Amino acid sequence: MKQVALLSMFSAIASAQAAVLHDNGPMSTGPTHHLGNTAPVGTTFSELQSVGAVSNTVLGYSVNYLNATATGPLHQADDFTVPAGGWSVSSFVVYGFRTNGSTTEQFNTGVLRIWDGVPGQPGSNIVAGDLTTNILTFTDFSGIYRTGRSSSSLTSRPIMSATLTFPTAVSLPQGTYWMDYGLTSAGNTFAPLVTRPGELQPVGANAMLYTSFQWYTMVDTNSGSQMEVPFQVIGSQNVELGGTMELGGSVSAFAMPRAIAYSIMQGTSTVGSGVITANSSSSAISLAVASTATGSAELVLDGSSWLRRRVTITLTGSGFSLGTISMVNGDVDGSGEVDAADIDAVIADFGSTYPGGSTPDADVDVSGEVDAADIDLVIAGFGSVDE
Ligand SMILES: [Ca+2]
Ligand SMILES: [Ca+2]
Ligand SMILES: [Ca+2]
Repeated sequence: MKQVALLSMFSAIASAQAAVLHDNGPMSTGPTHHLGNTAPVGTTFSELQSVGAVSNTVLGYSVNYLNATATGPLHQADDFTVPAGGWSVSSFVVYGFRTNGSTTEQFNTGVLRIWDGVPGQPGSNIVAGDLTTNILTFTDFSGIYRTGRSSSSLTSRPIMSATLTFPTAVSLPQGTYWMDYGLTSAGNTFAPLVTRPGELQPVGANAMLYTSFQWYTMVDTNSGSQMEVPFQVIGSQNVELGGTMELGGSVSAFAMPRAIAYSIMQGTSTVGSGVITANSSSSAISLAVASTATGSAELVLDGSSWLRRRVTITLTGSGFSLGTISMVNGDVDGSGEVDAADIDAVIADFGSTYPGGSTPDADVDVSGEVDAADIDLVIAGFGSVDE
């Protein structure tokens, strides 16, 4: 049964051309209970551990995010770190069980959020997901039964995996994030905990629990051990394309930032996109692109008063330098051509100062004032068009 579960997980991953980017820890303690009982063929236990005279006693905390009793919504959170280059995250695999569950039943719903900091703390933001949109895509038996220290009810809590898939992949830059999730099923849904033989508290354990409308550090109520939540992050690693972007005709210290959007296309599919915030005529850039994309691609840069620039590149699955990419200035009105209308736009805003004026792109050189230098730049670029 375990092999079946793994196979279906891998087939789901293959169909999305994605990989396991992070695994937050195991649950299985093996096929034999410490009292000698053996798990059904092909399965294992996730048995609460005991070290010396101290035992963990919490099988799992409820993750019923729709709970309507006084304790309110229940969900749990744990952290993960995204390395340089960033990730494109398509889904999470999380886990749940219910007492007297079956190995074939399905979860009813599942929700998941991603935070850019510790959940509920000032300054932490939710960067993806919510607690209302059901993003459960499928349920599968993990091949593991959650059990306590006694030999009763050994197979009454099959741990089921839930794959929660975002409607569109979530791009996460390098950094530390937290996920929190909730599940519903035919009964109260609990979530198992990271469990290893001979270990009460995983190294660095810091999972959190939301109950009674507050966040708490998740601990085993008997041993006091802090806990970890088992989950996997599914998606693709991004790689970084470095280089220098030269914004033609602008001053070296901008009076205000300018935004240049980029997209990396293979045919009609976008394999990387984002916005570069430029503060200077020459900016170091680092563009994220999916590591799974290889071969010919087109980088498209466009924004503010600069004309669209297209560059043909060859993706290798690794990072590389794009060298210097130069952009032509003067398209104040964004029409795709530097022409008389752009001169008119500069004249209409003549004398305005920035930041604060109404037509920022009329300050073509980003000096902080719309003046004769800006008209000169439009004239210098006159007749140029979008690539
Ligand atoms: Ca953790
Ligand atoms: Ca124009
Ligand atoms: Ca100016």
